[in-house]
Amino acid sequence: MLRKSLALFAIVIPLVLAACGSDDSTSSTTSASDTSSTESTTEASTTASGGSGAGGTVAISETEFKLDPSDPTVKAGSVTFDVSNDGTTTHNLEVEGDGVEEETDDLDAGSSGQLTVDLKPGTYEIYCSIDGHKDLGMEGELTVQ
Ligand SMILES: [Cu+2]
Repeated sequence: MLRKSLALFAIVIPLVLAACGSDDSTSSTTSASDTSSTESTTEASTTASGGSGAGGTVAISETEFKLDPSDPTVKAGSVTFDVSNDGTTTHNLEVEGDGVEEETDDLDAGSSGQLTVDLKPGTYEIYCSIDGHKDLGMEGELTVQ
């Protein structure tokens, strides 16, 4: 009985140590932990590029009933939408996709507003969320690289 639990102990301890030390990948790492350290390296470099001032500003002019430009492209990171309502009625801009759903305040005709969102690479829907404006044509697709 005692010998059995000691043997179990002898197996468990190296496993725990190996799990804790897998980041420093010693010679005892298996192919499984090699994969995970490769993944964390990739993730770290993505985060670094996202936090190194990437992103940018997208200027969008809104009129009845369109966005100009309607299909902008921007680098991933912190993206600021500089929205000006150049129309004659109230508009706004909503950005939606990949778990993101953010919008500017409602902008009176002639006024402007900003919205800053952290965006990962992919495509996002941009549109005016005011009654029916999206269906009237105030929509587009943002590409984040
Ligand atoms: Cu609108």
